[in-house]
Amino acid sequence: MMDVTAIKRTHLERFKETPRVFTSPGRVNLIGEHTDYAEGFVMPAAIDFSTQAAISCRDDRQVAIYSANFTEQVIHDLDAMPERGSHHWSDYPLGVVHMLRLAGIDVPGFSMSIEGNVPLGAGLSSSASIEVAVALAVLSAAGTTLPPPEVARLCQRAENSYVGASTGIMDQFIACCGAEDHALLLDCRSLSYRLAPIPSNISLVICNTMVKHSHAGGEYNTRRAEVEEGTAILRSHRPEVRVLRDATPEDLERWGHEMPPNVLKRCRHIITDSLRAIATADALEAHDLKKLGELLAAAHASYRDDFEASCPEADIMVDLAVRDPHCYGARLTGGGFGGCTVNLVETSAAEAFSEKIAADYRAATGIQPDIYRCRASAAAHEVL
Ligand code: GAF
Repeated sequence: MMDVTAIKRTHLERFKETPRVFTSPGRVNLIGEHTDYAEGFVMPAAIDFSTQAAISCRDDRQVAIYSANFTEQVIHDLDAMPERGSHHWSDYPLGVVHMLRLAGIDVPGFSMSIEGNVPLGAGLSSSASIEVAVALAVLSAAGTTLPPPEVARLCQRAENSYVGASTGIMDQFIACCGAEDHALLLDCRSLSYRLAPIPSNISLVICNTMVKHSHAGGEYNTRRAEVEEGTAILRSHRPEVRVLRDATPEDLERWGHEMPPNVLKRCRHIITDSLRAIATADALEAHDLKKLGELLAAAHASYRDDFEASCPEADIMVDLAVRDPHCYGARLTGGGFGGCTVNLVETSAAEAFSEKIAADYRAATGIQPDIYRCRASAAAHEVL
């Protein structure tokens, strides 16, 4: 976990108040991509990269937010807060404040300092980690709490309606409900979940291709639109298909010919990946590492060929990983179009794996990757 002494000192020096500090993790998704907004299944784990939000109340009605990462401060009057984002880092905390107030929380004036070490634009969910840390901090300043799944929903609304990225619930949910040494199989319809222990002989090695991506706009939203186009075609035949969770592979076989080829492929990815997420939780629990590897391989192929959300660098990283006999499975993780691969590696070989894949990737692409050996971590909480 990040040392919170630095953010406490930063806050004290800048705002002359001793803060309370809240931390929220980034995440890696083991399987189930773009299935969350179709109300399917996902299986992420919280990781030991995080964002800290330090907060103290003020006597006036100002909201002052300092980002130690951007070394920049914004200040707003609570009675004249911006109603939507402006493509600035402060959209994330301000969006959360906006949604808390819409939810009826009486937010007081406050000073906040934020610092995080979740790599930005790497598909490890730096955005949700900021949102959830801010939500817990502001709730504490307001003298109240909300159940973790509600915090997740509220932060998702901030990202959707304020920041302008049409993301699902996965990232905020795992930040709110993750558990140490566990992945979490989430039913994004009911929000019921089960924790699947990650065996101690398996390490989560995350390989950053260094190809940056962003959710706000761009390909992510395009994919969502394509999925909605396909869903509407299925719905015209079966009105009960509200989202792809309601559709089956047989529906696609029957009516897929009415879809443009790209739309059919997007839908096929989502329907099959959701099923793979459930099967992966079963394989993990049964310690069936062969099955686990097969599911991750199928998921990467589907993300690459059907969803077309991979990139040449990620494909190279995955190909290099699966050649290693100590790697049980590898795939591109997160929103796609760059970012990181997740690799399930025999713990005793994780260090050697990391060194070798960094060297091989550099030789193949000319890019020096960042490699992180992560541990599945706890949900967001106050750091006492
Ligand atoms: C991003 C989104 F924020 C998630 O909601 C999810 O859709 C993911 O991409 C893809 O699985 O992280």
